[in-house]
Amino acid sequence: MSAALSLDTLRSQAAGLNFRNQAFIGGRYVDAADGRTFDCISPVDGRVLTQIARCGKEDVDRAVRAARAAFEDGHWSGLAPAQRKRTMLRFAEAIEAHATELALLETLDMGKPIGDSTRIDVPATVNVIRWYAEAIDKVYDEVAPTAPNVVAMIRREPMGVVAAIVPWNFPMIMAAWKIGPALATGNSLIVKPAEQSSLTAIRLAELALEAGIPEGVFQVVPGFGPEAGEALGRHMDVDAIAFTGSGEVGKLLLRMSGESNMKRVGLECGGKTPHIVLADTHDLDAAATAAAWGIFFNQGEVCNAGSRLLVERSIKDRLLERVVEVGRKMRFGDPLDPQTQMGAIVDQDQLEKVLSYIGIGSEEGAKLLLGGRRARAESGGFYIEPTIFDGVENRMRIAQEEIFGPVLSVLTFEDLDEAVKIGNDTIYGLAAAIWTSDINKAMHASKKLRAGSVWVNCFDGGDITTPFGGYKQSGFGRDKSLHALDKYSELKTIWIELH
Ligand code: TXE
Repeated sequence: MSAALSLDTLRSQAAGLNFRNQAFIGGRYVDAADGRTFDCISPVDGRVLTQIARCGKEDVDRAVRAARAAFEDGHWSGLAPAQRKRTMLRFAEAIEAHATELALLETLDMGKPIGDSTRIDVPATVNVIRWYAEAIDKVYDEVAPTAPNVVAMIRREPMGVVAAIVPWNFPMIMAAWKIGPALATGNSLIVKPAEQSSLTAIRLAELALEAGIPEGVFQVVPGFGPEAGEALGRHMDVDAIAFTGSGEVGKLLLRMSGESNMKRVGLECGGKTPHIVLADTHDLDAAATAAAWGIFFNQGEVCNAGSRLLVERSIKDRLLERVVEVGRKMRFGDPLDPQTQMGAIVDQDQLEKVLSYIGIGSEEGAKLLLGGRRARAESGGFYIEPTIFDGVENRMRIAQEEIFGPVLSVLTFEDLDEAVKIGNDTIYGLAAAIWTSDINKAMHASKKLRAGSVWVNCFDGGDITTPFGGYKQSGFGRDKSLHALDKYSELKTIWIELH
């Protein structure tokens, strides 16, 4: 879809959408066993788009049974990797062929700008599925360097039944980061989308089936965390959970694993990324633009959002002036408008959470430089102005807790050591960024920052070839790259003695 489509055209296409709203189990759409549904509310205007099947334990049991049966029959798990590759490539093509529909669903369902859904979410989803498809028949097993009378093979085998519990900020991409490697390695998969944003996952399941992924290999169980999510977390026949979401639920899933079958758990639980700018930065304008986009992109609903801007005292005023300017000029408003750069907050709860943190920031003594208010309330949707706080101390709650909204906290430091110390002074360790013209400082800081990704003279760089995940309470395990295959496979040693 081209961003050149007008708002009116997009609105009329949106009006013509047919929302799939059921669970997808065993290759077909089904209602929840007890017939319950929940409202799917668009944050764009507060409208109920459709009622979605509200899955519970019985539905999860059905999905796990279907997934296990499909895994055992080997129509997917037993294929040569090159055969799985061909089917997954068709799946990627099917997603690409439905780009307009999927982008609209994503925007209506979670409020991100249509330009982002079109240029980022859909192409990135296609790319992930395609990349794992292309990769899987190039990954070799190993033969260990044992004594000459032994052949020891180290084989990678699928786990079996994998559940992906995903969040609402990048519904399709987060699902794809798990669907790609899980399917490529031969598992059967159950996706539990976030209750705020189920529509694209539900549609993807149908496209997967049409592309030739066998019945039962890919299910979707929409519903609430404590119901469908917990049923997966406690299930005795789920072999692994791949989760992206809050730290609180990440910890619950670990507990559920320990209390059930010790299923493998991979967690990506958010962050409080320090975005560090040193006085010797060669391009202050670029740093300022990155600082603003680092927090306002996707309404700040990004696990690695640069929510703490750490700036060397001597350049603070100059940098901040520019960051505020970029924030002020940000075109925020109707997510269906192709010109929009910042859209709606995902739901009423998240809106209230972000507004409450803005209140806390002011009470803690930080100085509000920009925004700070709800906007466009007359639309019925959930919007917050780009917001910047100066004079933030790292002990303040707005510097320590994940707000997950368009709220930037600005802190100052005197030298690199202090910047690294403040940067690391958080329970999280997902990402960090540093701007400097000195390669020594850049490398020194990159090694000392306790984070899964460190960006130098840029922000949020990376592609599917690099792993993504966190240190500390940002979780463990990695999405993306070949390293993600570890999350979805067992290593088996076959030790053969020659006589
Ligand atoms: O997350 P939850 P929420 C952070 C962010 C945000 C906060 C709350 O700070 O403001 O979390 O968001 C499922 N058993 N992140 O409430 O609840 C849930 O249904 C099993 C950071 O949306 O963690 C959804 O599918 N599953 C983040 C998924 O977990 C449960 C992205 C995430 O929801 C469950 C999202 C339970 N008891 C929020 N309870 C990131 N890392 O990017 C909920 N879920």
